Amino acid sequence: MSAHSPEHGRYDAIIVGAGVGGLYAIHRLRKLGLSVRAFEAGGGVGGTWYWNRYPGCRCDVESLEYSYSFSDELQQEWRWPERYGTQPEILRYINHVADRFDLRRDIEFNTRVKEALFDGPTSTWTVKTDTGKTATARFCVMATGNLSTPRKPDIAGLESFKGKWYHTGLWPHDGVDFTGMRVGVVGTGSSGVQSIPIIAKQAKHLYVFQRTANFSLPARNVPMPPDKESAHKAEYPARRRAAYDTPFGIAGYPPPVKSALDATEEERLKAYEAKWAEGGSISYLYSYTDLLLNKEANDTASEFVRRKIRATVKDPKTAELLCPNDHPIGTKRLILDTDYYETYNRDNVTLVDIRSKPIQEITPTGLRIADGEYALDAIVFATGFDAMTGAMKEIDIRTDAGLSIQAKWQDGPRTYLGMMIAGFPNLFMITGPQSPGVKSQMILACEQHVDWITDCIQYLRDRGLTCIEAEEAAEDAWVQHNNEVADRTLYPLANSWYVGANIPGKPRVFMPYVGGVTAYKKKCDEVAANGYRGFHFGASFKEQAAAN
Ligand code: NA7
Repeated sequence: MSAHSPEHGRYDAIIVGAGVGGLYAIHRLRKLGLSVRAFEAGGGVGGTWYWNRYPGCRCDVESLEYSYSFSDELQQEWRWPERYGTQPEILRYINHVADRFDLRRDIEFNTRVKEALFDGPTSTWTVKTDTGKTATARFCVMATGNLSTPRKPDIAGLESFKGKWYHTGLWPHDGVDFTGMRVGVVGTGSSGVQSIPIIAKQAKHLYVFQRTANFSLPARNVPMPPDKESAHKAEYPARRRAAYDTPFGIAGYPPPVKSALDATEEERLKAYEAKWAEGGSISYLYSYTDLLLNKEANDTASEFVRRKIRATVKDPKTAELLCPNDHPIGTKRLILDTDYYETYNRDNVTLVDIRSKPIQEITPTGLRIADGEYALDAIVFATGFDAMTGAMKEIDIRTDAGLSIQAKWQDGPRTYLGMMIAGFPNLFMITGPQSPGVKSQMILACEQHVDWITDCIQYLRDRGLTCIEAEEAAEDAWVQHNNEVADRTLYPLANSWYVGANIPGKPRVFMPYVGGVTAYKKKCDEVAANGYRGFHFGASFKEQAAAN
């Protein structure tokens, strides 16, 4: 393979993105002896944790789980101060990982990849960046993230607004002080729900513009109990292994044993109450076996949360508006909050229903809906992302055979195992669509993919092979399997970003794999153990040398 040669930008592997997945890919591929180059649009490492600096931003998976497992020294030495990591803490951790494993020297920051072109005869990818750089490599690894393409809605008049506006996913690095301001937050997904209680404490008045109510559970965040930390750390390797044997890649939650419909009303209330008190989404959804499979079972868990909302929010009209009624609980990303519903009891917070009275325009002084204008000094768009496919489709990914990712994914993503795409040889994705990624513990998902990709490249090298590509038939079968698995659940009932419903015109396709981490990993391991079943290989180095 080629030696590192920065002048000509020739590498063995190009990695797009230096978030959690990209960083680990640098580490593993470098250890394999490959020359690697990562391009990162941000000015630092961290991906989603680099960009999402909005107030209250916090992970919804517990810190002791949401961390790398590849180095026992790392997981033993890092101290997580709280049950759930805040964005600054997680970013500090990712920076520590980058330094500890000397990853920065292979990363070009402030550099966005705009194009990636595959050349068949040489089995290489050439990428072009917005800084005018061209780089070539045999392998291209897309570590571009699932929630990395922020979308603000197309609302007329935004350019005329005299105040300041922000997107939660592109938050200013030096923070925003809303003291004394009239602030509007548009959007009540995780980003809205996490930031609203904090902005409410600063703002003179906060208007929350809600189109759809979401379910949110108390996080019950606490400082990390020292005994919990030491017990967890003592069992870390076993816990990490056990995580692969769970549906969501998170160990430590006893799996449910019975249907919600086999429990009495009294039993159910007791169970839900205990989970509500404990905090956390996995725990709640693990109350019964069928909460994500059976609507009637789910109704019991959904109604419990609606009752909690009604009991918390004093104004009955506001409470009713906050009660989600268009989707079963858990079929959209279940939110964890701190004092979200309580915030609506503050005198300086107003919930505005933009479902019945949609936003008409933004004016120089505020935001107008059907029944009038709300005067605002600042607007926060917590309006989400072009999830799962947005970042890939923003790059002009093409092959010399005339195939483009835009055309290939016109009707929704098609992948084999969420890691490769038929027609795009030597292009790997970390946590791509049709893998469990966003439906699991993301760092575990990234590690599993990077390990698989590293083993795959090792396999090719051992055999002198230069090219691997997913077979069309294997991809078709995988896409079909994904859809069948999703259709057995309640997930498709929700208008979520899992189906692209938040982006007007995006094809409605269920994108994450929801067959569970255990089944997914088993499938990936079997494919590899069987000589990468469902993939075909291109010319060997020897054949290529002979042809030249
Ligand atoms: P989400 O979960 O996609 O939430 C976006 C919110 O913004 C949601 O309430 C949307 O309402 C609302 N939205 C989007 N477009 C509009 C327009 N045009 N008008 C009014 N309201 C709108 O994004 P988040 O950033 O909160 O969270 C993303 C993930 O990050 C989260 O699931 C975690 O995994 C971490 P809608 O529901 O579409 O009616």
